[in-house]
Amino acid sequence: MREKLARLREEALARLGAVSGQAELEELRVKYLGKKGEITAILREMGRLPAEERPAMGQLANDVRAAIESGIAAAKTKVEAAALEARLKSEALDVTVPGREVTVGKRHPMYVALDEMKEIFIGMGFTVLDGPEVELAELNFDRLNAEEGHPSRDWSDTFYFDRDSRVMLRSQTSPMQVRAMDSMELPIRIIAPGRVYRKDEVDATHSPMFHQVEGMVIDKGVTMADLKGTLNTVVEKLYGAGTKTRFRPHHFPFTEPSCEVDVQCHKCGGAGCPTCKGEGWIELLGAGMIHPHVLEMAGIDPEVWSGWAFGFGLERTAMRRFMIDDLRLIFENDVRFLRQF
Ligand code: 2NL
Repeated sequence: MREKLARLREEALARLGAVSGQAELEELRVKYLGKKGEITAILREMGRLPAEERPAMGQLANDVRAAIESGIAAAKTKVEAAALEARLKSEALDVTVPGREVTVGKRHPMYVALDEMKEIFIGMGFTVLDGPEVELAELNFDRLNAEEGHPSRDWSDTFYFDRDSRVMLRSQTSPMQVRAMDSMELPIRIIAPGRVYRKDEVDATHSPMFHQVEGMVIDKGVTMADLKGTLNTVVEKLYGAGTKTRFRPHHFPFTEPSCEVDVQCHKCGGAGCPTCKGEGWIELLGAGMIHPHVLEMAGIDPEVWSGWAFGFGLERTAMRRFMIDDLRLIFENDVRFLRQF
């Protein structure tokens, strides 16, 4: 038995010294020290020894167990170090390799201008509305005083979906304002930005699809003075304090009286230059007091309520804001152009 223990110790330590991985190490632990392992088997045999030999043999068996245990601990340290080494090698990171460039997008300049405009109106208590681009001619035209036969309803100007000209791509965002008059509780203060469509040829100032920001206020005792004060404030916030405006009489079917609003040329300050075509002023928007008949058609009593409305061309506003001189640049989305803003 003494010999058996000595052999066991030798064999175990030799195998532990050559162990190659965690799984094999666990296998050896079970083989030698486990409940059904070889040390246990030898200890069981000790019952057959004469009583006087048992203490010495027990001592020896314990020594062998302790030796195997420390052999296992040493092998464990070795195997773990090797595993860590392998992991460090396989996960090595070369910090000198040049990084991959991340390209970050930007907001389109027109939407920068729109966000500024929304911010200004929201600050003055307006609500921003959204609505369909495919509209009923009834809301786009009839409800805005442009009856059957009005030149803007012509097939050469408007994208219709049907032969009897009932459904169309909206030519202005006013139908959203008509919906607002029909459904919202008075007083109302809203703006309606969005895409509009007209059959125009593409050139430096025209596109068959462009963007409008329309808006309206309806309340008791609202006058043209409120219109002027509000729009002057908006223009100063957009283009800087002290920016001058000019209100010219005009005609729209849906407002009476109507006006166009010009802003002092940013290039020459009003003296006249190529940018403003020698005028000193640049046209910015149309506006006016909402026609009493337009209010009536929405079931609003024009004897009690009054209101004003306006319509900006968003491209034109962005072009002036960012000094862009050709409308087509806004829609082509050439990154060399977009990167500049
Ligand atoms: C332009 C300027 C404008 C309006 C739009 C409007 C909407 C309703 C009632 C009355 Cl529901 N007016 N919008 C008013 C004045 C001008 O747009 O150049 N349009 C062709």
